[in-house]
Amino acid sequence: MFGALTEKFKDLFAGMTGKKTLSESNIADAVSQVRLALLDADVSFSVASAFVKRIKEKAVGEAVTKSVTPGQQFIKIVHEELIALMGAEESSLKLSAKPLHILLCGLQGSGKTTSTAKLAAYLQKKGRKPLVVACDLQRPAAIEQIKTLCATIGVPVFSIPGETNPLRVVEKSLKAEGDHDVVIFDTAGRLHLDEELMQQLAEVKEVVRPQEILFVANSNTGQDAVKTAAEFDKRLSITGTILTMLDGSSRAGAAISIREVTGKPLVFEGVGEKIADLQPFNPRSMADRILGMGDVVNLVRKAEEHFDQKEAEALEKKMRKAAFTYSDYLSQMGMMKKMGPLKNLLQMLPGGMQVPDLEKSEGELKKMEAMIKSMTNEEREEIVDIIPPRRWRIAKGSGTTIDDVNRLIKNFKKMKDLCKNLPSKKQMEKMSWF
Ligand SMILES: Nc1nc2c(ncn2[C@@H]2O[C@H](COP(=O)(O)OP(=O)(O)OP(=O)(O)O)[C@@H](O)[C@H]2O)c(=O)[nH]1
Ligand SMILES: [Mg+2]
Repeated sequence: MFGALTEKFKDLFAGMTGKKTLSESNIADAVSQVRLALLDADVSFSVASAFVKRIKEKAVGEAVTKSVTPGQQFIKIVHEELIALMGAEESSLKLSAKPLHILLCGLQGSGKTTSTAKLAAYLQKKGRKPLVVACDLQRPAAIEQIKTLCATIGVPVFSIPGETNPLRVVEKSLKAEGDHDVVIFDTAGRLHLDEELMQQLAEVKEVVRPQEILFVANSNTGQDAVKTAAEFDKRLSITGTILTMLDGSSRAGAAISIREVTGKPLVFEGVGEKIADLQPFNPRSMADRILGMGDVVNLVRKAEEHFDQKEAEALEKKMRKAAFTYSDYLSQMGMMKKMGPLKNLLQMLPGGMQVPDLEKSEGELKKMEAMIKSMTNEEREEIVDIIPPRRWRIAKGSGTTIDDVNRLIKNFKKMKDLCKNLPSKKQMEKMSWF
């Protein structure tokens, strides 16, 4: 989702290797990159600056613990601060209120009507009995839109056809609540902030006295959404924000800044057009997504599942002595394949280890296996040179081509050369995975 930001962080941590403590000078580069990445993601200048200052204060002087790398240590600090910035804990609606009145407001097209229906469905699943009030009398099709959406989830919509004053709709709806314990008000939007809209919303607020006033922000609009959020908050004193369009957004900026600027929690996130595409906003998972850490955690877990520690250690010993054979090569490739995307991490190691893309071609590994099995013991152990007549025989015996055999031998030799230049164990320990 936040591809650009995630990529930047990865590059950033690749540069931080072999440091024992985080100091002002060794994190300077990383810190300024974080600032740039945040500004790039459309975080406001003041929020980015304050954020960077906090990271610096936290990081400088931190000893890098033995089991983690400086990159990991720094990422941990950035991660924690991102979570704090977005609100630490998942926040929820004041569900104890019955009936709970929720007013949705925001600019045109920000996703108010869709979010109204999504929220109704969400609360219905929680055992509540929602009613939706159609207060958008500006767009002729608005009432139809909310009715169609709510019909799919069996939620009734209160509306007064022909009425032009939203206040009258709201007043009458209050008398028609019946046993509905949640009432959601879908309001009209404008292209820009304007006084008339604000005035109207303030009057609706006065009549309804909602426990929740949720500002609906299109996360694609970045800084504009932040400015608008601040304005709505000033006029209406919002209680929280629903961030929409997060499925298509490459700008984390709105998510990061709105909470900071308004001081009100991010309550829900919209991640698609369907009714079910609404979930409580979770700062931790958002921070994971921003840093791309979910991926790293998954990779590590995957590696643990598939990696045979003993086999790997034995192989490493052989590799260090560059004494491994074609059979070892095969078993190593097999291991790489099982690890799947872990090879991406291996490639990120300083000095980048090139690993063939084995997932793409299941056949590639089978071919390799066939060729190596067609070798004689002496060939496999490199006691004899695999001269061209032998290569032809191997190709024939394994049902492959001479090109395949040549490639296998070339790659094997390359790997061996690489192993001769492998860093020592001590050097390896200092390396960062990021
Ligand atoms: N991809 C995606 N589309 C969304 C999301 N939320 C809303 N939309 C779409 O955005 C468009 C506008 O949504 P509406 O709910 O009509 O927005 P609105 O704020 O009610 O608009 P007005 O009533 O004109 O002010 C619709 O086509 C929705 O389907 C979301 O989270 N992701
Ligand atoms: Mg609408």
